[in-house]
Amino acid sequence: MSAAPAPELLQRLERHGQAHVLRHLGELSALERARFLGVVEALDLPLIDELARLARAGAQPAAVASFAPPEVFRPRREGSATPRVRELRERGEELQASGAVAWLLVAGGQASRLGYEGPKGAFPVGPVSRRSLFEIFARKLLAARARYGVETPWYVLTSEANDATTREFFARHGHFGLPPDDVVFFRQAMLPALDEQGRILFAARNELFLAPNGHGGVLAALASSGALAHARARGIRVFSYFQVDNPLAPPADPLFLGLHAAQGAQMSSKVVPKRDPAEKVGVIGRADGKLTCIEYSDLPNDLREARDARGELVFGDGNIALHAIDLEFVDALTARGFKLPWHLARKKMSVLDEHGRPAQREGFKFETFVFDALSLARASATLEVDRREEFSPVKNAEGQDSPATARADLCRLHAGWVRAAGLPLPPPDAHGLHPVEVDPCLAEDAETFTRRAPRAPTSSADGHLYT
Ligand code: UD2
Repeated sequence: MSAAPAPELLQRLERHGQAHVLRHLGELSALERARFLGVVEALDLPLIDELARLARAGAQPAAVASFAPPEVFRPRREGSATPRVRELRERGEELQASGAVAWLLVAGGQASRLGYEGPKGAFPVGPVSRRSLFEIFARKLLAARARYGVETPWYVLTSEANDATTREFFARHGHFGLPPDDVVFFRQAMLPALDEQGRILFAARNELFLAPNGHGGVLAALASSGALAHARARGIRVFSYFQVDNPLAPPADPLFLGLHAAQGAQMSSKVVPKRDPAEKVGVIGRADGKLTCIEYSDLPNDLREARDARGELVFGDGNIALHAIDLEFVDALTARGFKLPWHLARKKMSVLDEHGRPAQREGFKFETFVFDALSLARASATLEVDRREEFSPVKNAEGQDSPATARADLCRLHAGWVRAAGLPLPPPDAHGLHPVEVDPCLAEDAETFTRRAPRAPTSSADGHLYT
């Protein structure tokens, strides 16, 4: 294999103003050179031209002339035992029992805020069991497969940065009891970070600064990896989408899936009332008439703080990144070369300067967001759910939305089930929390927990574990 750049490659890079990426080639070993040239060959230079133009313009999100609250189904406020809710739940149960639902997990992110080595899904979040996020989801899936008597496949989005370690983690744990063929890993694309002039940055002499292309990349990756065709062959019609950071996510929720189907929706979302104006979740609303989600960092201050006559946030429908997405919708979008808007993150990055010395430089990362597909959907349903039951993400190492708060929320939720079943709780810890955890294979809510009349929990120094 020749390790020198082909003249054709050099010309192509020159045409796109990126020939500097070959700067350190002479300093690399033959093996490093071959690997590096493989990465350079694979760069999508016309796309990088487009991103470079955005970087030079320091592009901001498109201005929105009007933003209005969305139509939201709120059974929590309107009553959760109504005939409509019962009907929708039945519809969602039928859909799942027909084998038409697959699970879709996005886990390609870099977990930089958590500062955890290894894929985020390997993080041990179970308050008593110390089970990883992946294992908790896997056990929820095992439970749903048993409940509906179907072989629901699980599509797991990874990226170059964590694909091998994620597969290895699943393999090491025997895929948590799932048939390995039913867990389909597929990779999203990586994009180079650019400097303010639009030039590709180096992370090291033998490495360009690459980052995953955002969770919006899941849609194109489903199609290009063959996962979409795999799902179609399995009779899948709807993907239940969730994020790796939220151990409370219930991807088998019959009400949500039933609502999505009943409304003929192509892409649907769950929301919770925002905790406060500053909470770092996007808000769902209608921007210039189109349903969308405005990311927290893009929401103007006056909209963020606006309150209605009852003192509630006008734009308080926080997106918790639980979606139902139709397979045909993904197929139609990807088949006609759709484009999601680019979001630029301007950051100080550890890179190499022009002389190959380590430096901190301002640069841009580029991402697309899956929720930008909402505006492309013919119809969409939005469901308000209870944060205590469905949302407690692990984002930061400490403070809000951290392992400590997620573990506490799991304990609080499960302690409520144990209490409702009239069973004793372990004594509270120093924070007043009862350290108790319920295995997803045993129960998914208070009602099923009580119905299954569990045996005594396994008790350890960490607390009570019901299995
Ligand atoms: C996301 C939403 C925010 C809110 C919040 C709820 C964005 C931009 N913001 O905030 O509005 O809904 O979640 O928790 O989404 N991921 C990939 N590939 C990527 C980037 C991310 O798979 O290239 C995955 C990542 O592994 C994680 C999820 O997407 O599962 C969220 O990523 P994040 O932590 O960057 O999103 P965050 O916290 O800014």
